[in-house]
Amino acid sequence: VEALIPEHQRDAWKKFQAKPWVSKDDFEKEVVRHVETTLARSMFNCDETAAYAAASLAFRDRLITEWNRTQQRQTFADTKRVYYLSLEFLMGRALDNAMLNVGLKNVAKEGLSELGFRIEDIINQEHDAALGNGGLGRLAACFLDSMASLNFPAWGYGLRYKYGIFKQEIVDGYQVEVPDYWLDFNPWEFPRHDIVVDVQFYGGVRKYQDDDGKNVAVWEGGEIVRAVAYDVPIPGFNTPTTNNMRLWSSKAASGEFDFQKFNSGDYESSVADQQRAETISAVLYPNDNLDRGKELRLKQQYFWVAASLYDIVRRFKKSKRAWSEFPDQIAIQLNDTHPTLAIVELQRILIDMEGLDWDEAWAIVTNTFGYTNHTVLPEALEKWSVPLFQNLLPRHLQIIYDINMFFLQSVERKFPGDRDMLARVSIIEESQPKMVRMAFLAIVGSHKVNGVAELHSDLIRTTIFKDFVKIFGPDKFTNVTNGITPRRWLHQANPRLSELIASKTGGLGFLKDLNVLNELEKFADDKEFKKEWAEIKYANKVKLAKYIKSTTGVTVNPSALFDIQVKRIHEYKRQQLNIFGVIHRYLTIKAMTAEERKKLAPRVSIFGGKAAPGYWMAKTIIHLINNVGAVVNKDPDVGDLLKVIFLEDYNVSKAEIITPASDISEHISTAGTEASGTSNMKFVLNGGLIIGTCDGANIEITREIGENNIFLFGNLAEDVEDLRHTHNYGSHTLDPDLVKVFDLIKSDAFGDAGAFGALTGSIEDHGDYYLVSDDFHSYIKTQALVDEAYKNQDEWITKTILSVARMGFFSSDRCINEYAEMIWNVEPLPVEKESGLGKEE
Ligand code: NBY
Repeated sequence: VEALIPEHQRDAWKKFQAKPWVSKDDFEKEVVRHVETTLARSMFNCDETAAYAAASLAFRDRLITEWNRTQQRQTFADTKRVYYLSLEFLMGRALDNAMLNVGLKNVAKEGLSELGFRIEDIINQEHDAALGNGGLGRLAACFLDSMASLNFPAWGYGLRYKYGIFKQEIVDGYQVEVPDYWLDFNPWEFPRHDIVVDVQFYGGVRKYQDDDGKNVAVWEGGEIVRAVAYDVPIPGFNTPTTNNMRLWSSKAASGEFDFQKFNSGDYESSVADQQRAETISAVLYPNDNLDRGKELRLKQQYFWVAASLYDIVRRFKKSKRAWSEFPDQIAIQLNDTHPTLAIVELQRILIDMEGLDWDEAWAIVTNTFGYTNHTVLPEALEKWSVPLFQNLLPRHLQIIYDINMFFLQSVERKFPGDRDMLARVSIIEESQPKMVRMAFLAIVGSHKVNGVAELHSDLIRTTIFKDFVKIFGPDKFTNVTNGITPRRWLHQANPRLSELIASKTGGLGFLKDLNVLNELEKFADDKEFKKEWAEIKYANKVKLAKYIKSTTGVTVNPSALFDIQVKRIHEYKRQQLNIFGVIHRYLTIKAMTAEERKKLAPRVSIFGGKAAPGYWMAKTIIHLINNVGAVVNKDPDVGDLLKVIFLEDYNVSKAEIITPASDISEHISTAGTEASGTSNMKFVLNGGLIIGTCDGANIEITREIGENNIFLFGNLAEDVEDLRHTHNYGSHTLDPDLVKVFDLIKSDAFGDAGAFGALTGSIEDHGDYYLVSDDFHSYIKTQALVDEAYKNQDEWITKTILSVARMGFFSSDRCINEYAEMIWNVEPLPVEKESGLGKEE
């Protein structure tokens, strides 16, 4: 490489090459330099915001050096790369993560302290990067951390939303959405104004035969929007590998203004054009597990996919390899169906732009893509109307029709005369209007399809995709159970627990090989260890209690059992079951004598999560939780025995405070509806037990940690269909305890009952689709078992230690290794550890 540059120049470059700082003094020097030059401030007006900015810039500089080296190393190694396409990356904060991953947090802590700051205050200045809704987006973020930590050559591709998921405020018990403008100061991104892609929309297709008699299609006309790359460094833990996340931002192709229009006096419309272009990457759609079929969303998808593929293909073409080698060099993973258009776009590039034959191109395409499914809920399966498609992406629609034709022909050959099968599996649904079924397109265009937990992967094979298993055979479908990064979700969120584990397992090695946690089993009955373990949990609860006090004004007792349910608000996740259970507890307490009350374990029920802005039932659930809290928290009969808290604006950085503070957390979806869940893993890894249904990854968590260490309840997935049928066509009598809860609500005990009519009505009168009444008794009984178990603190602590010791399987590193081996066929790129990594253990 170096030979490309003349020797005398090379020497000058090498002499002044950036060297990553490692000492406290060098860190301070960098901070002061950034304050005084980059920020043009001085020690007299350096507030916490400025200190955050300078500390981040100091770490950013360090990351850039390794980031450049990593990209060079990966380019010259010329091995296979992974591209993870996700419309969502729920990254949270970057500074704390960067400090820990490069092993210099203590250095920074001391340095900041000498400059007059507390590191926690500085970390808290950072705005979350909240470019995601929930589990799917956070999974993508955990995967980036694991891919870098394991030294895989891997990039994330996404959209640079100007507004992330909205900020939630609670006003009079109601959710109010406030825009999340997060880019006023973001030191972690690098605009690449030289890396742009022009993306076409609308227009029409002209077809003709060229001189060799070959059919040619030209997509012409329409409009162009420019994609500009913004790069974000992704540092691995205790490795120099620093990968790249590339996010695309949209702007008008003609630059700031259309000068022609401007000069001809059409100033307003030239500004309008610019704004229309910028609208594409303006805002993250705030729906989780719901597809609303909006044109702007399809525009976002194509904009992002087209820019990313152009970039990937451009990089491949530099290698001058034959097209047939494309799948040997490139694996592209589709995070749900949102990037499915990438399949069509690559086929279009290969046949329309590069002149390959259909079959040759299609073989390349299908060997390149893998598709991960995250849901079986029918309302979340993406479909796009054919007329909308025809208008926005006319050439892509033609290619989809061709893909479908060849696919259906192959089905017809395999199952001659089975017309029902053809109708069932067609990528085009023959409805009014016709619809493109994106999941089917993703299956047909990929070589592997995976679900995200065993039960979920079984369900997709036996229900929504069962015809495709018959058509393609069972090997195309597989399972990769989700995981979480122990760096953020243990080391960063729960430093004291991480330290204790390190002290007993020989250092921080467990963070890279989570099965090392197994060594904790031998301390499950160790008195000293248990004491320390319990102290850490208590301290984490004190911290959360303070946070609750400062944000809600409610005082909670840190010795009470903390019962937490934080996740997006959704009927299938059944926060309503939880709050009805809380009301039942309230009724029980009210009916108790003073003597009986003394025996009850005090409990704090903590909720958090956002409702999609248009999801009325979810908003009603939030309203009910808040109103119940308002009544219960000031009832003198109840006192400390029960508090009900709704934490506003649940997000990644708040999860880092909340997760380590649970005694029990709730993962209580209707069996068969939660694909995996990942917060269940986070809570257990932090020494909390869980109450849950036999759903998603709860089942595998039970298998790993043992049935004695989890509180399972409720109906099984296999019985759900029959129960629903009985509700609708048989007799449906509600659980008597639930009836009492409804009676209390209807007595206006929690404000005007009219506000909650739709919620109670969905269970009483509209079939109770999510089986709240069916599971209520089992839930209440199991919560009573939790109360009993909690009274025996000694046994409880042993359970939590054993659980943590057995959670190794749920590291996202295990998960990424499975993807690499079963789906991507890629290997890590070894690194020398010569670099200036901190040595913090
Ligand atoms: O993906 C979640 C699943 O519900 C959860 O069980 C799983 O653990 C997690 C990771 O595999 N799905 C999810 O978060 N989905 C979305 O956020 C989402 C967002 C947008 C749309 C659909 C789903 N959409 O159609 O626009």
